[in-house]
Amino acid sequence: CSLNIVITSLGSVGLLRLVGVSWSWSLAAGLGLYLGTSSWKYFYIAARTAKRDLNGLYVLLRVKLALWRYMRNGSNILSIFAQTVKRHPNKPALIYEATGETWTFTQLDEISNSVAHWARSQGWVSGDVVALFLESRPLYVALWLGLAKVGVEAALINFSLRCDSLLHCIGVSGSRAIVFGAELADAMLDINSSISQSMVRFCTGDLSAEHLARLGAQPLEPLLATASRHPPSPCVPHKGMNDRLFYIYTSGTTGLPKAAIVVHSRYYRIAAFGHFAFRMRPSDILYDCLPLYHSAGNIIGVGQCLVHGLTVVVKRKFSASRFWDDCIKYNCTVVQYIGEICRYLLSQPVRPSEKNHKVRLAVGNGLRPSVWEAFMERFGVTQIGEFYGATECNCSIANMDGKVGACGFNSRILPTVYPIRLVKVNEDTMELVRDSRGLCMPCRPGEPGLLVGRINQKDPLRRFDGYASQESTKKKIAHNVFKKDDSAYLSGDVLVMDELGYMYFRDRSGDTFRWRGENVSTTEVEGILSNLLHQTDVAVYGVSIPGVEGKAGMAAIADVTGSFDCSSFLQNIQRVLPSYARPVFLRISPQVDTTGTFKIQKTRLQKEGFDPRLTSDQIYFLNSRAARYEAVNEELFTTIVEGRVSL
Ligand SMILES: *C1O[C@H](CO)[C@@H](O)[C@H](O)[C@H]1NC(C)=O
Ligand SMILES: *[C@@H]1O[C@H](CO)[C@@H](O)[C@H](O)[C@H]1NC(C)=O
Ligand SMILES: *[C@@H]1O[C@H](CO)[C@@H](O)[C@H](O)[C@H]1NC(C)=O
Ligand SMILES: *[C@@H]1O[C@H](CO)[C@@H](O)[C@H](O)[C@H]1NC(C)=O
Ligand SMILES: *[C@@H]1O[C@H](CO)[C@@H](O)[C@H](O)[C@H]1NC(C)=O
Ligand SMILES: *[C@@H]1O[C@H](CO)[C@@H](O)[C@H](O)[C@H]1NC(C)=O
Repeated sequence: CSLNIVITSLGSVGLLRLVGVSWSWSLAAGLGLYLGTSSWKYFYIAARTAKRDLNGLYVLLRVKLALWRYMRNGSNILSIFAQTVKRHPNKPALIYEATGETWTFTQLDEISNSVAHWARSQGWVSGDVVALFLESRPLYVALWLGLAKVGVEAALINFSLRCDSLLHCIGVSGSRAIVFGAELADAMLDINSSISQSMVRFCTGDLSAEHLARLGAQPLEPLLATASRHPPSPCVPHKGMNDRLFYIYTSGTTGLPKAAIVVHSRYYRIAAFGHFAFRMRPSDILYDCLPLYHSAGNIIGVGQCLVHGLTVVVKRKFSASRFWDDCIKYNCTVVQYIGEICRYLLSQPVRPSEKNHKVRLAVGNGLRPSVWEAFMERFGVTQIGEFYGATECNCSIANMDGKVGACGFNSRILPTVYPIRLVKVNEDTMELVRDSRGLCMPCRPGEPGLLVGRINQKDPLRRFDGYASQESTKKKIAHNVFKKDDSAYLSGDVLVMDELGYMYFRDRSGDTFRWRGENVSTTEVEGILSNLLHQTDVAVYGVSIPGVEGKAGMAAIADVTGSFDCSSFLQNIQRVLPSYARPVFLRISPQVDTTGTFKIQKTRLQKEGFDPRLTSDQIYFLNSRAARYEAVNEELFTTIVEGRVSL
């Protein structure tokens, strides 16, 4: 019925245009699927997924419609927050768990006003950047919100960073000033002489005058206390939905963190998707123990307060032993997690409090399928809201119906409504695989592929605002993906979709293999062997032997000097590795791969296995009876393959 409301309110032509493009495409694609596959299968999939897809479509339309209205009348996050304040001025907005301090919506608004006046008095103007380097607390929110009120953009710095990476993040933000927490004074002292003298420093929290002087910093609290609590006079120029709100740093798979731009519409979109996809209620109280320098804590969590008027409990730092007690103390109904948190909670001793809470929903990402159900059962949490999406990515997906293990879905019936796709990729190099026309090749169900999202700068939901650095932006975009001359955002993550369209992180089976009923972790064994061999390059993988269950361990070892000695190697590994983890095969390679792709070539190595005809590298077999490694020639190879040798 709610879908009806949206459909009937689609009357406005602008919105129709907004969703219309995807619609016509989807109908064509849906029909294509219908004609292209056997019809019973189409109807089977449709019947199994129609409810899920309609719900997804409803959430998508609802967010788009709201966003479209806000854009049309020139709203931004600040005016949306002002409306929230007006709705319930005296409701608790933020509660600080460490002190129990509670700020109502009016108080949060007033404190951010004083931040705005203080910022203006510093001479900062629209477009200036100020770095925030402090642990989570309500003032964190008031700071970036207040700065935004006068058009100043905050750079939210990871408070665990130190020295070079900290300097890097402050440097790339181009900040004019930094606000740091007293708890991070030591980290600031480490970099004091390396940051520009012209960078103004403010400290929040208790720090002695002596310390402040050493850091050349001014205490922030007295400045805020004397600033006006009234709204700052309207800032010029006005910020719209497409303007910058703040920067969040994303830790890429390679290199130093990159500053991702968060515009107002992105903040709204992420918060609203979380809200509607997981059916949060205005009366919910959300427990936010994730760091506020990141989008999970600051947008999905705090966004529920600013945009939707929920009370949010801010925890300074996650604590596994206090988690459920906190939830009880503050009557929390929604908690946030990242995968690790669930594991830590499960490893805690059983406490009565863990079932006496009112938590209904846990929202987050990275919950392992192996602990998913154990988590729900043990703690009595009935709904898991697992999602996938990076701060800067336009290819977020969410698991709205609690399918165990999935991080989201895309419709199989109308796949183009939401233009994300899994495309074939060479997992060793992460290069896209292209067909004869130069386009990317979509994956079929069960085939692992790179998640990509089509880029369309006109649609706020599909924008990619990029990173502060142009260079970083370019690397994340590919062209000619769905069709000629289009562009798409590359998520960098490999997922698998099942028959019904549920998406899963690819089973990292390449990282472990089973041998004699035990799980062998390749990275663990690689680490141990590499240590033994003075940090030489080592790649460990499992190879199949016909007729033998599991995979036998094989280690490829770089030996440039030609000094590798099998017998001392065997003596050493008998000391440090359990028998099942000792490599059954060795492959000694005279070259070191200077490009560092030795490990990356595992798939090729795995394919070649222990067949001496496929390589000129020397291969050895661990004869466990004789307790020595023996060179594998064609004869020994045949003996092993025919099962005539004891393993
Ligand atoms: C991802 O971002 C790009 C860049 O703006 C956009 O064109 C594309 O439509 C987005 N995709 C999704 C699924 O949001
Ligand atoms: C803008 O539109 C939103 C959504 O329809 C509405 O709630 C808000 O009051 C409007 N704001 C202004 C300033 O008209
Ligand atoms: C913050 O920094 C720490 C230390 O470098 C790092 O381990 C962590 O992954 C970072 N967090 C995020 C969200 O980038
Ligand atoms: C730290 O930097 C500030 C500003 O450049 C300077 O005034 C102060 O003397 C420095 N402190 C130390 C211990 O070097
Ligand atoms: C939690 O709920 C109970 C009963 O509804 C109420 O008495 C108590 O004051 C609430 N606690 C907080 C911190 O709001
Ligand atoms: C090995 O891994 C599998 C799958 O993850 C798991 O079911 C099994 O219990 C593990 N076995 C051992 C001995 O750890």
